[in-house]
Amino acid sequence: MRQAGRWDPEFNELRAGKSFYEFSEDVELSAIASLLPRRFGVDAIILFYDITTLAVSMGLPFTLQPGRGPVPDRPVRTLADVERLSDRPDADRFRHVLDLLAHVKVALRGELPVIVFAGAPFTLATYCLGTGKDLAATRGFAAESPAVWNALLDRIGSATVTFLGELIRAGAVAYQIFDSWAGALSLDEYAAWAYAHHRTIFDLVRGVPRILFVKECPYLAEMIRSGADVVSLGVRHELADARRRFPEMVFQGNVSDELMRTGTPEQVAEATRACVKAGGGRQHIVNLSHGMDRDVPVANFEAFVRTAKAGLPAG
Ligand code: 1CP
Repeated sequence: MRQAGRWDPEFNELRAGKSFYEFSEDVELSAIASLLPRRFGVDAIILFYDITTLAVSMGLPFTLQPGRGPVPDRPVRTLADVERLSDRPDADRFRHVLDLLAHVKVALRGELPVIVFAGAPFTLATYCLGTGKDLAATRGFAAESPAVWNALLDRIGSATVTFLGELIRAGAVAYQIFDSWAGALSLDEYAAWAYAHHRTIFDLVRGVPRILFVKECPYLAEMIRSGADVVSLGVRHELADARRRFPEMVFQGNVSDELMRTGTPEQVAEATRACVKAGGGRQHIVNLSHGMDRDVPVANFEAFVRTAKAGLPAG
C-alpha cells in the first residue's frame, strides 16, 4: 500500500518545492523517499513512483494538481490518441524506475525485499481520460466510444506486461496491481474492464508473487480467480471468513484506514491484533485495508507496525 507518500511528514518535507514527476524521476530523491518507511520497521519496500508513471512512459505526460491528483496534459479522446501511446514502451522510457530499483537494492543490501506495482488497465485508463474516480464520466466515455475505450484498456494492459516484466528481470521480488476504482463497477463491467485484464497480466507476468488490490471490491470470487497469488481485502470482507472459504489463498489486509486516522494508538494496536488473529498467523500479509491518509498520526502507524511484527500471541 502507500507507504511514504502523501502521509509521511518526512516525505512531505523532502518533496516540497518540486513537481511530483520531477521528484519521482530524480533517482537520488525517489530512492530516499522509497527508503523512508524503513525507519518504522516495515517488512518490505515499495519503490517510489506512481501508477501514472507507466502512462508517461507510453507517451502521455501528466501534471499533479494539488487537491486533485494526476491530470493528463492531453486527455485520451480518439483512437488516434490511443494509437499514439506505446503498447510496448522501450525500457529507456522508464529507465529512472529501473535505476531506482538498482539504487534501492544496493542501499538495502538484501535486508528487505523490494516490491513494484502498476495500475490495472481500468484504473490507469480513467486517469488517461482525466475522469479518475468519477465513474459516471468514465461510463459515459465507454458508452459513447466503446472502441476507443477497449483499445485503451488493451494498450495499457500490454504496456503493463512489458513494464512489470522488465522490473522483475531487474530483481523486484513481487508486484501489486492496483485497480483502485474498479470495486465500484457492476459485475458485468468488472468482468470486462477489470477481471479480464487482471487475468491476462497475471498470466503473462509470472515467476514472483502477484498481488491484486481493488479498493473494497465486492467481487471476491473474481479476485480469487484472477490468477493472483495474494488478494487484498478491504473492510467489507471478514478476513477469518475469507480464510475459511478460500483456505489455499494468501490474503492481505485489512486494518481499517478510518481507525488509523481517527483512533488512538491503543485502538490501532487492538485492531491490528484482531487482524493478525483473524489471519491465523500464516498465508497473510498484515496490512491496511487501503492506505495511509494524510492525517494519520505517526504514533498510529508505529503502533500498527509494532503490533503486526509481534505476531500471534504464544499458544
Ligand atoms: O507529493 C504528493 O502530493 C504526491 C502524492 C502522491 C504520491 C506520494 C501521488 C499522486 N502518487 C504517489 C506515489 C504512489 N502512488 C505510490 C508509491 C508508494 C508511496 O506512496 O510511497 C503508489 C503505490 C501509488 C499508487 C497510486 N497512485 C494509486 C493506487 C493506490 C491507491 O491509492 O489506491 C492511485 C489511484 C494513484 C493515483 C494518484 N497519484 C497521486 C494521487 C494524489 C493519486 C490519487 C488521485 C485520486 O484520488 O484520484
